Amino acid sequence: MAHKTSELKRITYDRAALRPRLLHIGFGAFAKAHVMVYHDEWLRSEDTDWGVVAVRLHSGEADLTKLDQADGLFAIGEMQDDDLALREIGPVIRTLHLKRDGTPALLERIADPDLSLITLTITEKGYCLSEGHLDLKNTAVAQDLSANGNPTTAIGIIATGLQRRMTTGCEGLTILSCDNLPENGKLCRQAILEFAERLDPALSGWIERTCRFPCSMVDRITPAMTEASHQKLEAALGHPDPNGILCEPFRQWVIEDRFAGERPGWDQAGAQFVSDVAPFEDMKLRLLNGSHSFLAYLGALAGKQTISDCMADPVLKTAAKKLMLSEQARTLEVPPGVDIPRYADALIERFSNSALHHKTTQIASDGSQKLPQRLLAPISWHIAHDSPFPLAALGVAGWMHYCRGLAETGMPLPLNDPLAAQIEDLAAHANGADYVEQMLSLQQVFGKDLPASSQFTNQIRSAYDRIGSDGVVNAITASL
Ligand code: CS2
Repeated sequence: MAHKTSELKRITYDRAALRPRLLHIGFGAFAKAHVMVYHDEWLRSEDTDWGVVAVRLHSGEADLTKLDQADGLFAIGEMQDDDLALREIGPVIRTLHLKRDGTPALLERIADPDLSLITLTITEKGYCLSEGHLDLKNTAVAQDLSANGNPTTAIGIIATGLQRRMTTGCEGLTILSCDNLPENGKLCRQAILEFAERLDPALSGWIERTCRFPCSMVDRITPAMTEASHQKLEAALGHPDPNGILCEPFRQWVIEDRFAGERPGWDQAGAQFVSDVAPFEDMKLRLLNGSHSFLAYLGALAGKQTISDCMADPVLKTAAKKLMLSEQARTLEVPPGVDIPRYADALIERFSNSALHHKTTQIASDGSQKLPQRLLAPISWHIAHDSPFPLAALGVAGWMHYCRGLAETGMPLPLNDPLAAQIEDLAAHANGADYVEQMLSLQQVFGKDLPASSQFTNQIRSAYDRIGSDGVVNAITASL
């Protein structure tokens, strides 16, 4: 039971006045705890008609039905150790699920003249990219391109919806990626333009002229809900809320100020509109997400269930801070007004929040999609500058051990990754140096340059061996 629970902060605005101005694709826990909290706070502070259509494409059909039953309302609980602050969130006026409602309903929504903005939290793999380009070998993309207007990927659906806007004479849209990718707006634009070019040669030109794809840096630690977190929320609210989400109190949103039309007033809720997001994105991806992945793989191997369990271990805690300050921070252009040591201290404090129960195995998912921007890009910087990267090397080698599916404690480790089948096959047939070499040949993860650098391959091989022979904690201790 929470030590100190605040009263539920009820919504104050007239929801009947809201129209479908924003469509959010990937309406899961993070969207609720981040994008919707900013949006809700804006609606509380200004009279506006910006309602939200909540969309899911593949999973989550039952979740949207539950949200409909609650008339789109849900609670957010911001937790700091024993304290819990509750707020009601009200911008959602409609939900759409690809399977439940069908592609035509989604395309119709995107072609609605009222719509101004699409926001996306579809995870790294949702952009269907391979080495910066639309992955034409991806079966879902190939199918969408031959599916006669019935796409199922977010990229295919947006491009086809935009085609409809073009032919009906509607204005362009702002499409805002809120996923943890560097230059997420540019990547999103690239994927949509490459799809559009194949769909209709006139479309890509129209999109370039009328649509905008701002980059953004999003931040709020939001673990997946569990039975225990639902019970905690129920105890705090006094009734169950199947749509509610628990998260940390901290939140940050830095958005490139490039909108096609009207810009939502999220700055009234603390978001920053800036001309260049890249330094903020890199800082967050390398310091927060990079050390998250480091702790997820090495922590899970060492038997740690959560990130706060990792922070309770002096070796992992010291290593995370050192990874941030001695390795990752050196690769950054520091964003204006940011003090990096203070930022790192704040991250360690956020990671230590005992209420979050953020599972190492959750963060460990989709490693093939996460490693490039979190650990490999900084490693490339170190190689170019001839500087050491022992902890990042342990992180990458830790991922390779993790992919073998077994913790040092003997506990099985789940491998959730788009490359899982390929990786499992490698792990079943190769060991030691052979296995490392074959993992390094996964071009979608490592590209071409890093595997060609002996400085890189030697360090990964020796980090992999050290973890295997000495165990995670000793291998890390030797690198501190
Ligand atoms: C985490 C992120 O699961 C992960 O990969 O690193 O979800 C992280 O919690 C968020 O980016 C925090 O803003």
